[in-house]
Amino acid sequence: MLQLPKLYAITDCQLSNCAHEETVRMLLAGGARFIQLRDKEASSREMLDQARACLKLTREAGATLIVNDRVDVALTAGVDGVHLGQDDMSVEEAREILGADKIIGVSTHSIDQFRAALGTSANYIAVGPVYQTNTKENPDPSVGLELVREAKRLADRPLVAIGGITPERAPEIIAAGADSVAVVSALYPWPEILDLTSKPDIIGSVCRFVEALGV
Ligand code: TZP
Ligand code: MG
Repeated sequence: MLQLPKLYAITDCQLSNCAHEETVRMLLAGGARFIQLRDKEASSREMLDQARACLKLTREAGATLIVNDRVDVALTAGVDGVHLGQDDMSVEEAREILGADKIIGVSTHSIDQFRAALGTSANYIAVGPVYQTNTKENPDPSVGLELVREAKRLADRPLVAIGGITPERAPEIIAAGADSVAVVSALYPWPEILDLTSKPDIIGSVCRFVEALGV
């Protein structure tokens, strides 16, 4: 079975204010070992180039790289897997394309969706948004820790929690049964006072998660 590290880091170029490649470099420097390349705006060309560049970095670090949504990019770039939502290609359709060895993760937003995901070959299942999130457009309603607990009771594979997760909240989410916390915005905290050189402290925020999670 797939072993997931407790921190699942997701890239966001708008929030990081740099290319995915640079973001991944910093996520790795902070200690992240499972990274998802997520970009709802990029062209196929950009996605593919970025996936290849990021894969070089994750390979060197012995880390895992997953692409959000794009099974075509995952296959062509040869990354470690893909993460699918409820409106994407199904897990089995993606499995047919990617084969048995690639990691396929799927997002669920209710216990019924979670049960349905258990009937697929997904390597891990995510539940969320656990808390309110500003990162996703039109997010489903927050599900709270209760869905994490309920999903854990049924889970036969790694469980990922996502949505509004901060270093402060991460321990209670792991205690509720998540094997891993998937994080976007808390990895890219902007300083309150901005100047021309302002950038989010990505390495520092990964370190805060690593410390909070005891990994
Ligand atoms: N799916 C459910 S919540 C979410 C996704 C992709 C976004 C999580 O981002 P953040 O900034 O960690 O709340
Ligand atoms: Mg998707």
